[in-house]
Amino acid sequence: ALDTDNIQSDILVGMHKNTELFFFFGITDAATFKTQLASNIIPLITSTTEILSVDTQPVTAVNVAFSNTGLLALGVTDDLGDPDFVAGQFSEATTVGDDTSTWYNEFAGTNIHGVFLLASDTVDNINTELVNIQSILGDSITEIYSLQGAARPGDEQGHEHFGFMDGISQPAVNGFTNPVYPGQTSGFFLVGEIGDPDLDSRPTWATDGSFLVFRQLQQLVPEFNQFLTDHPLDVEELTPEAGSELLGARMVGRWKSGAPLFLTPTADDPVLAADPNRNNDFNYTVDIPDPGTENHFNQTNCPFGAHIRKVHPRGDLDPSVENLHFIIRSSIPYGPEVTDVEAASNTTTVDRGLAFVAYQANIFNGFVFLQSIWINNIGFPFGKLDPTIGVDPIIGTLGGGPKNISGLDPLVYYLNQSDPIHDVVIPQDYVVSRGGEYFFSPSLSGLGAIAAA
Ligand code: N7H
Repeated sequence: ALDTDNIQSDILVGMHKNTELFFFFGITDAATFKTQLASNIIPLITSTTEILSVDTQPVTAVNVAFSNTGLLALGVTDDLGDPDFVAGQFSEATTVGDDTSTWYNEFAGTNIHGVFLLASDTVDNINTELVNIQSILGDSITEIYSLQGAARPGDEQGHEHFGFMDGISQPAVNGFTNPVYPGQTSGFFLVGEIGDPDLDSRPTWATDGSFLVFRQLQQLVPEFNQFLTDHPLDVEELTPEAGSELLGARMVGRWKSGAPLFLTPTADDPVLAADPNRNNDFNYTVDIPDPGTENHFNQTNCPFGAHIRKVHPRGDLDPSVENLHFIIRSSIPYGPEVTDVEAASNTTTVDRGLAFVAYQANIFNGFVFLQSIWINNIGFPFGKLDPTIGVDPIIGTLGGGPKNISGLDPLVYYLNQSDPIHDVVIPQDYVVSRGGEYFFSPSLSGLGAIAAA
């Protein structure tokens, strides 16, 4: 079994709180920082065990992670065995499909040494803990950037800013939680544990840490909504509103409630969405609704390139290949609700989106692979009737320009085999990367080793 007392809370189970601050810092005085880390910061770090029980949950949960330049600033020169981590996200921006002209300056380069993740029920609690941490660390750090995340209000709680329920499909963690629900997968996310692809090349202190990929992904919500409104799918008996709803759902692969298109392709089913025994119980190789229709090769129920199919192709590939590329997501929305003025003008004026967090044991196999080999690859999933499926309609990019996406229109694609392509053209990106960084989130004992380095 894993030592959950030693593993930071966000990695395996998330922060279990509705607001979260990402505080990015530079280290200006390594000696003081290390002294304070050992004596006053490590005691504040929330472990997995602590977050799991309401009796031990702190008012504000605290995690910390370091970039490669941060570890170097602290005198930690061990090779963690992850070349992408060493390179940093800025130098890989093009590889993952970003145009760095949209990046905030603070992320451009390798100035960020670390990030504190502070999570609580209120922003006031978070600010109190931040003041505490800043007073402990004093001038040994400087703030470079911070991003305040928060769950959306009311009925939208748990939904990201486009309106879709998030956090439905999460792999179980081998050695910690076995898959409990039908269709749930499992994988390896911790460094130095069995299943770690680079088990032999890690320094001992890195055991039970995980690589944290952070991305600030802006979402152009009024523009996205306008696109849906202007292009309702013309499906029999659907009102234009329902046709727009269907287009959005086919882009994602789930309805806004979270119900998977593959199981309920023509209408939302909130009861199915809320049932963990059914909401992941599907596989794209199964011939539904009609046995013999080879759903594997048509996209009647779910487009080949729908967001959730691109990032988790459930049977489109051999499971042993898919398993290598699972990530644990621990993202939270940031920014306010769309204002009336923005909605009326179909134009974003306030920054909002997703503070994207993914954990993996190897950044290439996880985030970089998903982003470059699947999401932004017009040919993926390979071997289908249509060789040019298009990029991921939600987060894929061809440099900001129009994107041809196959199969979004359910009728034309399957019925008219003479025009199997029949793409829907998405004129622009509605998710824009504002930058990010790669971090390593050490175990609590690993933090001790860093402090002593
Ligand atoms: Fe995605 N969205 O609202 O459309 N994502 N995602 N994601 N995503 C998922 O199953 C979304 C992003 C994954 O196992 C759902 O929990 C948005 C990046 C993976 O079936 C929804 C953004 C990457 C899964 C969204 C965004 C991923 C997943 C369904 C950016 C990886 C699990 C809810 C603003 C590089 C797939 C759920 C599975 C699910 C949305 C980003 C990956 C609704 C808006 C950058 C692995």
